[in-house]
Amino acid sequence: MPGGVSSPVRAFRSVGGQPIVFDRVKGPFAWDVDGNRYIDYIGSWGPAICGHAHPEVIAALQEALEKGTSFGAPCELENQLAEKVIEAVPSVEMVRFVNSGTEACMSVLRLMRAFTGRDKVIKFEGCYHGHADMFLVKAGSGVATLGLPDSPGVPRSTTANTLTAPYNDLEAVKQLFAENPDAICGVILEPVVGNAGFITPEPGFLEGLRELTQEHGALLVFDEVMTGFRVSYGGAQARFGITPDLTTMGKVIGGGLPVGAYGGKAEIMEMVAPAGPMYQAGTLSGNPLAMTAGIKTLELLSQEGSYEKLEATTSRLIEGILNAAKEAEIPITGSSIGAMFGFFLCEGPVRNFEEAKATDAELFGKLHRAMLERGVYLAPSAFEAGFTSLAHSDAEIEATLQAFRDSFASLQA
Ligand code: KE4
Repeated sequence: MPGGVSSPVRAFRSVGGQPIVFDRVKGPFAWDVDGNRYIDYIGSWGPAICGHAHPEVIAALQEALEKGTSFGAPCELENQLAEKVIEAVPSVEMVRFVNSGTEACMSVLRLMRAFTGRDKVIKFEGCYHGHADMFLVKAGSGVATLGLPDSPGVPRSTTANTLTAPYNDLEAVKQLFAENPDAICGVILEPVVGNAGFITPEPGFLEGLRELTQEHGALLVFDEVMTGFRVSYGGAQARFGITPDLTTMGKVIGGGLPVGAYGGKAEIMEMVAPAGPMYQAGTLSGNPLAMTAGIKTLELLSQEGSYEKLEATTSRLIEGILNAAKEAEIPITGSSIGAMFGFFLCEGPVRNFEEAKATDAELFGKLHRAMLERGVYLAPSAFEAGFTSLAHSDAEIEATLQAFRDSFASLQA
């Protein structure tokens, strides 16, 4: 397998050392093949928000297994999960399930273009919308640029219509619209960035994008693959009170099994085949096992107090991390929203990807290794976010903060 992994970030290339091979996970913990236990702050990159292998999710899957693993035909579980998503997420009146966030984002871009008849799209430097060609764009310098392929194999023709702007920079977006009149189908963004490290929207940024897209007859799309059901039950759009036209989802709604989704206004979604002419399909889309895990996960999350607990756990964690670094006189800036957190090892503030690059990635690599040795598993990259779960109790948070204090001290030496 290239690099020995099924997804590049797992290979520890940016933090050094060899990746940890997991054997099993449960609650807030992961065990490697040598029996070492870690407090896990990746949670499978988001899905394990109720804790790994939650007994009620496992039991529901065991029951569903008896009825088969995949039908290739409609099943009522799809409608049950669809109803939960529609009820929870303000922008979603209609939803289509796919098998990954990448599939959700590539499909939503096709829909944006089909609905508006326009080809250009605006994304932000540092935001990640899966690995479909159109989104693998080198962030340009200056206010914005036509995309240049980041990866070999991505033809320039594919990214020629992908425009980029710095995150939190409304003026740059205004300029793009001015330079490309009636040619931009929409703006897609992570409403809270988790793929350039953790970057939050500045006051007025999301509102400004909502107004700008409306003004130019373009669509506003929130990529909530990571923030969906994590920063609140209704996602970032519910938390910030800004309703996009379309939303992509993944991770949490699959409860650990492969599920992605895109949804939004019925008027737009009606274009998706077979209701409309825009084609998109998938053999395993809506399969009963993945739907079962998603339904049970959302049931658990919708229980009274879930998000208050997640918020309290996560803000206690990040405050402790910031204090630990300051005690060790190590420059740090960071924050959290809901069950998502992140920090950069630099003075800050970090408002966009350019400023994120000021983080001391080498020092982060040393911190990552020191924390692993103390039984804490952080994302193996300075440009990722951290994820907590309902299973992270005070004991795990305190143990984690002690490991940070000891690790920061060891870095100072
Ligand atoms: P997947 O195709 O990996 O399911 O989803 C792509 C995607 C789309 N949009 C956002 C906002 C995302 O965060 C992701 C996937 N996130 C990464 C973590 N940075 C997945 C981990 C990985 O690539 O292995």
